[in-house]
Amino acid sequence: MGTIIGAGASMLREDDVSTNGSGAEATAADVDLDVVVVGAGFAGMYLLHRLRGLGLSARVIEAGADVGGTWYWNRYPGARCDIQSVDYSYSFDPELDETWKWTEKYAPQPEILRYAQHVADKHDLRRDIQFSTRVESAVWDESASRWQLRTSDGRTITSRFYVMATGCLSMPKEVDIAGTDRFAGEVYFTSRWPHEGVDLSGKRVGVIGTGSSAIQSIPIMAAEAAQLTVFQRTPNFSMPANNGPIPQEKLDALAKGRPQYREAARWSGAGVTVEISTTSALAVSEEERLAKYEDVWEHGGIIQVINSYMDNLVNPAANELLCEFVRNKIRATVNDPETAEALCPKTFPIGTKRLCVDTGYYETFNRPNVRLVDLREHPIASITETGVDLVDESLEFDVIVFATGFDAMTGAIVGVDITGRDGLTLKQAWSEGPKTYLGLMAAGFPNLFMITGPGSPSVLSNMMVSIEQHVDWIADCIDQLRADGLSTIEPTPAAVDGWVQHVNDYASITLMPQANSWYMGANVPGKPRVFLPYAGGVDRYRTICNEVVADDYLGFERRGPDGQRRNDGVVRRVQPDVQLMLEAMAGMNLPTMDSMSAAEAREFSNAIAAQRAPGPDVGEIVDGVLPGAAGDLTYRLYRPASPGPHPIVVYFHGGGWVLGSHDSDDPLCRDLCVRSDAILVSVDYRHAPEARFPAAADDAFAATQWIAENAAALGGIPGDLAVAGWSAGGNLAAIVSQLARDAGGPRILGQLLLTPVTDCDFSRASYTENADGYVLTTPLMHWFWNHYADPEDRTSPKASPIRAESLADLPPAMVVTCEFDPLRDEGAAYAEALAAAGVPVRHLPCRGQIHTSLPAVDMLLSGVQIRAEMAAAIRGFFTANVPA
Ligand code: NA7
Repeated sequence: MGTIIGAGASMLREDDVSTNGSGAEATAADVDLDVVVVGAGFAGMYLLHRLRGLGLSARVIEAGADVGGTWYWNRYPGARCDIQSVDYSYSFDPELDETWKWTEKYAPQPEILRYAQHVADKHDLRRDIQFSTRVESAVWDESASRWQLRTSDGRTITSRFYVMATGCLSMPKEVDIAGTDRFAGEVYFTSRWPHEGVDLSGKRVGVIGTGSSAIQSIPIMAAEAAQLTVFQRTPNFSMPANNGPIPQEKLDALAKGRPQYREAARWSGAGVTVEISTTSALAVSEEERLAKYEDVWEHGGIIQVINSYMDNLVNPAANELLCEFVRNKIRATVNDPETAEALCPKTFPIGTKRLCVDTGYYETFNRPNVRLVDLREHPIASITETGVDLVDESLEFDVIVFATGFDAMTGAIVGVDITGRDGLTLKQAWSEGPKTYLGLMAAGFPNLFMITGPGSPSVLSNMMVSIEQHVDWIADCIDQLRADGLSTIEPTPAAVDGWVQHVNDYASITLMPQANSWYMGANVPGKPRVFLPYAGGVDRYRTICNEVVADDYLGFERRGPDGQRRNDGVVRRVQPDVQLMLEAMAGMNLPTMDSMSAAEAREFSNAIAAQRAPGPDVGEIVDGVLPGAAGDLTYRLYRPASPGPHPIVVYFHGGGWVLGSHDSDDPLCRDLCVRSDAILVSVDYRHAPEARFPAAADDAFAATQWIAENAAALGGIPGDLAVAGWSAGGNLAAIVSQLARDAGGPRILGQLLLTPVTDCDFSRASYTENADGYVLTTPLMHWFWNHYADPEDRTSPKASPIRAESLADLPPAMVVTCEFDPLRDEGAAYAEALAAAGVPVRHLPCRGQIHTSLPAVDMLLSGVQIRAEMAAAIRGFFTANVPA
């Protein structure tokens, strides 16, 4: 077989090529191409350029009459970008960068459109763009391995590859207000503003919506109209553009070296180089915080404001401080206090809907001809022939402007009837929300690519940077397929599921899902509520995309005449916040503990512990001593704030029997105390190598006996006793449960075993799979065991509780295991063995977590739910015991 896709020579037939420069004309004959691209916005234009450079035949189908995409359609008065223009521009053509001069910091729509037209001219793009045409359907032809497209001019095109470069905010949302068709006056949509402009002078104008489009256009419309009424359902946060000449610091940064400036943007979180704070908003004085806010408000943009403190988008308390700063700006600007208050957003965290950028928006409400109608107080009953009927008032208008937004991110993609393999439509495949791999492709839809599709950073980034990255990835992918003699590429279902999970995992460690935003699909009635973009950042995302390629297209199946290459797998399985922590630790180049002496390792782990978040406040903390098996042991008691007495949990800390003390798991103990409303008594025990096996086990049991006997004195409920422990402490909790059973007391009502050591056998798979890279390593486990117990002692149930003769009649258990933990499989095996022995047990496997994740209270948000379940288990140990 020869080359499958046009190698070098284009597969486009000569007679299909229009050279008149005014758009490609479809010929009467059907056309066969290497690639069809839908949309001649910035994405489609650059892709066409790249494809041509590869010698591929390509055609762009565009509904508009010219290039520009969203900047072709969105012509409402005041339309501007909200990212500075020197950043919101192509980087692929350095000559373009040198010759095009932006007139302003945030260029207006006509200038951005002129830029798009200039690029089209410079690269002679229009001859391969078919304007004023829509793709109406696209069907995958499995036998030919090609897409069959039907266009609005009644023609068919076949192509090897099909790319949706349709933009994220291009499909206007259908207006969902009763009576919309009745209005007899002029009706306009900000998203489809007439090219010839609109004369509003002397007219009574109603604007519905207060999103970015409305916020940009309202000041201009208000200056022209006789009366302007703004119908607001949800107020938005907006900051001043402070528009004007390009700021000097930008010019300075560019002068230092544009290629470096562009490269830095590619490897930044949002596709724009800004300073990213590493400080919590809660960690600084109010004075310092307000000064910082003022600075970014005056001199920054939306990305600087959102990044002013590291926890703005993850911590509700930090976010609220910024919200209130912006609300105070609104209150200081709008004269009428009632209107000001109505304009203050209070129902969602700032940044969870795109922060708007305006020029005089709030000031507009001080004009005598402008009125704000708060639809939460006065809902619209219906639009009428003459205006808008609120439930309590009728308003008359000459013009109604709908600034009601878009069916974002998915609307334009599923808007084209796309049918993949086995007759599956994309609409069906995405009925519960979009399912993509990397936001680039979907399973069952071979050779269909999306640019800035759902599941990619897209709208959370500088679109230009994200567009260029996707275009380059897709062009390189097609080129590689050609080089490898392959004809199709498609993600595997497992890769897609894994990516969808990762996108959700990222969103859920932020406040993003809390808003009814178009990011969540929440603005369109009936649309599945799913967080659509990828919140992990442009830099991290680029790394992942590159890794996938370097790993022989991990998660993809590629086919050609010589067979198939399937490299199934999931690209990111570790929880995103855990991954961030691992990356931060890797950057610190920390020494490995198994290369240290016990004393050095203790010093090292204490130093690390000193830097962690402290955990929540509890009612009371009492330090004391109790008798161990061979001398006194220190303990720390955590008492809930609620009135006692409380049940008691005896807690054993982690540290491989070598490290730690009664207060080394302090944040976790506080957290469990608060969540479970039980007393936790964290007991120290003798450590190895000074005191080897079975010292720790003997101390743990002696301490438990003493606490049971002294429960009342400690403020506990006598008889309400459970044990818990993490890692080696989980080992001790399991052993204490067995010793208590065998000794006939004390009675233990439950055991919470958090990633416990249960066996000395290193042959289980998790020791190999997670040997290194997840903090607790297999060599470190060897080091712990070597310090603690001689080989002949290790098989004793007092060291390896899974080896007990019987596990029957042990207390109910919760066993928590983490996916990327060498101890995972022995924890799971213990849970299984307990269940087999008839012990009520709940095994909680924690996806994407590592051995040290769960004690990292207030540092890893992905552990919060798991700790809540652990605390629920503790409560369950005691409530199950309450007589009916
Ligand atoms: P947005 O941001 O989605 O704003 C749409 C606005 O229209 C928003 O205030 C909506 O209120 C309002 N809306 C939508 N439907 C209704 C009905 N039925 N009744 C009353 N009000 C309604 O779209 P934009 O075009 O302004 O901006 C889109 C993006 O473009 C922007 O984020 C920038 O990235 C650029 P709601 O909030 O739903 O209560």
